[in-house]
Amino acid sequence: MKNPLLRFCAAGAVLLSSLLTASAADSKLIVAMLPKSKGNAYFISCKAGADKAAKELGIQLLFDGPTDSNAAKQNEIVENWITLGVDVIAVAAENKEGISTALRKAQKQGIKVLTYDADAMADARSFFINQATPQGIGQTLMDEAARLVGAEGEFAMIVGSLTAANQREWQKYVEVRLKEKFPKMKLVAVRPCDDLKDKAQSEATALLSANPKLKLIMAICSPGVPGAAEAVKQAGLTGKVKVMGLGLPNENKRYVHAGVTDSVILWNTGDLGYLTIYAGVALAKDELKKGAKSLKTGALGSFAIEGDNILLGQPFIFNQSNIDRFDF
Ligand code: RAM
Repeated sequence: MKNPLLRFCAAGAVLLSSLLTASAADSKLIVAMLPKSKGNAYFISCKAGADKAAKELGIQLLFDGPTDSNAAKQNEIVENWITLGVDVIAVAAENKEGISTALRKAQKQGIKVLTYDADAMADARSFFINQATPQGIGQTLMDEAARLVGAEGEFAMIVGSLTAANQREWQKYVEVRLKEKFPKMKLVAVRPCDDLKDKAQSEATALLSANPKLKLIMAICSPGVPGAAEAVKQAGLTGKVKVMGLGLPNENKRYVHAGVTDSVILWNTGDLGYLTIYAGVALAKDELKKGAKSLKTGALGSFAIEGDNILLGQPFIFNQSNIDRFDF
């Protein structure tokens, strides 16, 4: 921990006297973790894994972010953390280019920087904790969509934002797979929902009325899947327009059981948070360096590193047969 002021803040309830005498809490590494939005259940579940890793490693975790997705607010929070002098900043970037200036500034001041979930520019961080390759995610999404509609007909996409690198990459690889494999399917519209369920619902409602031949809605941000499902349900189109995408089991169970949503695809978000903290601490202790081929964690074992990407694993498909076995 670099800044005496932060020592005080981070220790929270520690009395004034603890500023004068070194306490155990004072010497803890501080890892600051920024979600796209702290109200999004996706990031709340990442935090659960991060908390577990922080406890195992004996570090101080600061978790803060915009209430709803807001790129400018993310910049402000990073600037505050630079002023406080945290040891590590780990960011899920709402705007790939937009956040990178602040992250470069942090690096210049000796703060280690990582990204997770959604990347920044490569020179603005040391490593990206990548949930799965964008090719793998795009392919899994498109193949599952094609399976649900017999590889024929119109579909639309709902994305989180147009500035987030993860959303852009996944959309790109969905379209690559579509072009390569499914000539009888047509992507008729792509609408952003700012990672908000209500906005996803109103976008999906508009898509349904503008595209009467629509066979499927694919939402690739987690609040978008229940949002699209609610729209399909309220339009009385359950079963006629399929819903699928990247979402959390808990937010989608009731729609899956009601037959509105067919497939929900995701990775283990708790593990993503856990791995991010292990990587941050290894970086701060100089145990993780450029060129490393793997990273060892506690309970989850080792993870492969490809270039500057630390890879979590493969996406998983949840449906009526298995979704109740998962609680996140
Ligand atoms: C949303 C966010 C996040 C993405 C998930 C699938 O919660 O956009 O970045 O990884 O969906």
